[in-house]
Amino acid sequence: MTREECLLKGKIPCEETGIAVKHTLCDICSPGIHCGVDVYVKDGEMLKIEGTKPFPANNGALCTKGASGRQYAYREDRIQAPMRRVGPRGSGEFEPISWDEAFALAAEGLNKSKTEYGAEATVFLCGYSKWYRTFFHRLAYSFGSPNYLTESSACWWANIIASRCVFGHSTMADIPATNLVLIWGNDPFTKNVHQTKFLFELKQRGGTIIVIDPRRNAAAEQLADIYLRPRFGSDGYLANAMARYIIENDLHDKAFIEQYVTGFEEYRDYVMGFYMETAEQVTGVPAGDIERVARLFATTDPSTISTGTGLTHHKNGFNNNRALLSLAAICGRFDRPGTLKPGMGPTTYCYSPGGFMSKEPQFINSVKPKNVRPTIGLNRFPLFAEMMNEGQSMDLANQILSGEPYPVKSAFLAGVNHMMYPDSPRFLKALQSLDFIVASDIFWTESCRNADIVLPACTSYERSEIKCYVNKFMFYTKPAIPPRFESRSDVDIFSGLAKALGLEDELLCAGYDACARWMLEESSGIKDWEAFKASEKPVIAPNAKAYEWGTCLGQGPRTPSGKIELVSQVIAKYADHGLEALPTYHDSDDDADPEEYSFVLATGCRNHNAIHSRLHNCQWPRSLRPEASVDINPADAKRLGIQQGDTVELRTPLNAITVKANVSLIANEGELLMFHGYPEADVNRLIHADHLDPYTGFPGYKQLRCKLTKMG
Ligand SMILES: Nc1nc2c(c(=O)[nH]1)N[C@H]1C(S)=C(S)[C@@H](COP(=O)(O)OP(=O)(O)OC[C@H]3O[C@@H](n4cnc5c(=O)[nH]c(N)nc54)[C@H](O)[C@@H]3O)O[C@H]1N2
Ligand SMILES: Nc1nc2c(c(=O)[nH]1)N[C@H]1C(S)=C(S)[C@@H](COP(=O)(O)OP(=O)(O)OC[C@H]3O[C@@H](n4cnc5c(=O)[nH]c(N)nc54)[C@H](O)[C@@H]3O)O[C@H]1N2
Ligand SMILES: [Mo]
Repeated sequence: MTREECLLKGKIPCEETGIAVKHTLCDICSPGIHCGVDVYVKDGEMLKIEGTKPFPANNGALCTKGASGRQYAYREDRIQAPMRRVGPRGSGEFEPISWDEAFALAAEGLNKSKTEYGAEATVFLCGYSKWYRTFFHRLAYSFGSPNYLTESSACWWANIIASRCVFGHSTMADIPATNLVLIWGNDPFTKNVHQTKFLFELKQRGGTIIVIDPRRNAAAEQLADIYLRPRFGSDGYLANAMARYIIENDLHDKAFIEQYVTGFEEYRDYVMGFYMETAEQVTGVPAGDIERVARLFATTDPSTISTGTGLTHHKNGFNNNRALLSLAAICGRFDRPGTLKPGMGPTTYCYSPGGFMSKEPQFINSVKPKNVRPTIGLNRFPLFAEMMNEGQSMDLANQILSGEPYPVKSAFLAGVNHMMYPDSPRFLKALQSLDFIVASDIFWTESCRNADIVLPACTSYERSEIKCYVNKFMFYTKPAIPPRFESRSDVDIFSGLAKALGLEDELLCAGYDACARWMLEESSGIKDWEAFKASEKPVIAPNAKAYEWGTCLGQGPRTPSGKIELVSQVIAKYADHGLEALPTYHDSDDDADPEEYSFVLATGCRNHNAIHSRLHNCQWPRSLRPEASVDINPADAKRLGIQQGDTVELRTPLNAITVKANVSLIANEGELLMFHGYPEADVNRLIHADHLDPYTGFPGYKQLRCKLTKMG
């Protein structure tokens, strides 16, 4: 081998190989933690990626999802060019067209719908990606439609709404400064590997980690000093029984409650009905363990609770979450180091708090249409409506199919996969019935195949974006490679469409940089925008400030009473919708016959090998779990004569899918676990579209009655 061949084989960046290292971000998962990535590029091609070593968010580490970034960008089913449908809807018959033609046709279809049915009849719906949401939101409003809807109808926002009802603010566990943490319905090893670093540090300094999860996840295996394994959806009972124990044993923080909390008497009287013996029966957790954890939480100071979407993906998930936040409230675990940290400002358009007041809300709301018909889903879910500046997309299919309270006739789907929605075939059917659909995505999906115009978006490796981080720095990324094929950045697509639609929105039409500068330059205090834009590395945001503990309590929590509310005044207004102001507990089992559908199925608890619908087609992550498979406890498998790898059917009263059995202790007896998003086994076919939490409209993804049958 020649020296040059050696260097090339080793992918050594230098003049001789022509390999350069470009710094950017991986945006494949949760936006608060996008990791720094070094991309090794030669002739415009990504050769490999690594985590950026000194990057504060990840310091060189990448998770299985991030490490697959090159395979993600080079997935074979990338949409290569703008496309126009030429065959029947769903046939997949398209022809490539130019961007100009695509914009013109998209604008023509959407404007026609607007002229015939009003702007409200067009829905602007987006999925996972967050970086372009503010721009998309503005596009919807500039067009005149109130119907901006997102995947936040199912993701993390139910947790935030619960926090806001209790504390008036979103909250986050301050693990770096705590002595004890309850990891309650949260899977840090899989979801957010950065949190695990703080958990290992907590362990090293002698702190206590308690995991409360029906699924024996990696945190339960590797970190837990105590592991409680409640039944799915029973956490409200568990938390209220703990509250009773804490109050009866005089372990609550009376001075804190006196000064900052309202509704204590009513709450106390309510939780007195939660007996330890019944708690053991309902939750399956031994009474002694419940008492031990309640005592430890109340007597270890500071202590905190770290939750996740696992808790709120239940028909009773919202109140369960409020029940455990109430525990923190009665123990005074709020707004002090090591407890729950309040979020003060609006989330920035980068979807993470940058430590300064970005002008994102003005950017969106200054063009908010007035005197329009009600936003989709908000009549049905008034609490969600009060807390969110967007529609509840779980009601979208209903409205499309029924035409009530008014018709929806067209859609712009920006990164939407119908497979993420409960009763996904019904959701797709609703989309298919629309007059006109524009869809943008990186990859060909079944949802795209049903659109009229398909627009190719690019990945974070092929475009620029600004990202603000909690640690007060900001990064203006640059494309590591040119956009593949004819793909474009999503925000360029929105600006192009805004122009073609003839919208009177100069700022949006001016494009990404102009809009971002409008929102962020003055608010962040960046003095030289062009230098920031040119910088290869993140910079400090001069106006960013670290949170000063006690500010929130000093100003008074932003609840109607100005106090922490155990009886929520916001919720009390919606008593006629059946919503209860106390964190009441109701069983969240569904209506299926428990004899026939004897298992409880939890769908979508996170797996390392997948992110929603997006990594199933990538070789490395797929190899970690090559087949769509359901986790089943060895005792259940033995009882049913099921071996590892056997083909089994999962059936609910709605539908059935066929998958492989993965016999594993991760699932408790009587419970099954199945990840969502597999093209060949879409578990959301099994979930009824109305299996929703009445408070937030969030789907009960994680608790379904299910029948399991061995096939063949
Ligand atoms: N059964 C079950 N279902 C679930 C869940 C569960 O736990 N169980 N979890 C729910 C949760 S928490 C969430 S957040 C949702 C996620 O639901 P979605 O956000 O809908 O899921 P994704 O498949 O990640 O992305 C949707 C589409 O966006 C495309 N896309 C990705 N990035 C971009 C981009 O930058 N630009 C464009 N234009 N398109 C892009 C993807 O290719 C994909 O086709 O799923 C929900 N669905
Ligand atoms: N690898 C990977 N990472 C991801 C994603 C992905 O698809 N793949 N998706 C991203 C997104 S959009 C989100 S929202 C986050 C979500 O990440 P998490 O918030 O961690 O969500 P889950 O893994 O769904 O659930 C967390 C834990 O809650 C448990 N759980 C479920 N039901 C209950 C219950 O009733 N009670 C209790 N106590 N625990 C319960 C589950 O067993 C699981 O261990 O992950 C993000 N990160
Ligand atoms: Mo999510």
